[in-house]
Amino acid sequence: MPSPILFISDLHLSPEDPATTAAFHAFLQGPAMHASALYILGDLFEFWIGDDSLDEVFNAEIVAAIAQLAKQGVNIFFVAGNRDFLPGQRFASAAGLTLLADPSLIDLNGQAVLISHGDALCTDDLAYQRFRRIVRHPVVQTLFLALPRRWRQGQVEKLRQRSKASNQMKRSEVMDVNAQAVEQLMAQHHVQTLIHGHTHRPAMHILPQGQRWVIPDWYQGQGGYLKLKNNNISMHQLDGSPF
Ligand code: LP5
Ligand code: MN
Repeated sequence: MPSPILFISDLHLSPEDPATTAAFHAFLQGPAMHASALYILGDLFEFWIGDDSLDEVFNAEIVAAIAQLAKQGVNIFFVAGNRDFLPGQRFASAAGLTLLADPSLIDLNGQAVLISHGDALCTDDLAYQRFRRIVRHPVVQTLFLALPRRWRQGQVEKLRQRSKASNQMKRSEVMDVNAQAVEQLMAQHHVQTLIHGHTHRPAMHILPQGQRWVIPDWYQGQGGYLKLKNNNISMHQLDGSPF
């Protein structure tokens, strides 16, 4: 019987949430060990301000645990999220994983699946899309990465405050994916299955063109994952029970 393929996203790992960090270590030593591949679809970290983040013990331990799983023969892939969109080759090599573009079309045992973090699909959130265009610009990123880590850390803390304040002003629907953006993306890639995270609204949506799966976020030791086995996708809590 083929081994399952697992999908996780939105763990937002940080020293401030030790229960989720422990849950991630348990996941790597539990369900992930029995998988043939693990897809991490962004926001694994609360934020990643450049690969010198590896110099922090907390991050180094997470990355070493992922590398340990890779050594067991599990293929690991990483699509960046809106919190950790600055991973580089140093991070990828240390974690033993492969960085993928957002979106990426993957072939899972003959089934074409499109994977994405999901933030690019939130097209009604005009303020966020403007912000995204700025911070995804290569020149902005090169300049940012050239500045001292302490300064970058301070800027991200300020950005988090602004983001939190601006999110409180936004209607909830604005922070969800836009149906037309989903339809267009799936049509463009000729897929019937889309898997993404970001919105923290775990669900399986039946669409005219197929299925849209939203991966559960993790918080205070609770979370979940998607499992593809024998061409069937299912959603699970961390103890393996149905989500
Ligand atoms: O993160 P979350 O889920 O709370 O909200 C997101 C969107 N917010 C963000 C911002 C991040 O939270 C900030 C931390 C990112 C770390 C990145 C490190 C490197 C940064 C520098 C790179 C060069 O992603 C939020 C969405 C929400 O998801 C739902 O989709 O609504 O969007 C916002 O809050 C954006 C605001 O609407 C606009 C923010 C104004 C800030 C303007 C500064 C622009 C210049 C920045 C230059 C460095
Ligand atoms: Mn996100």
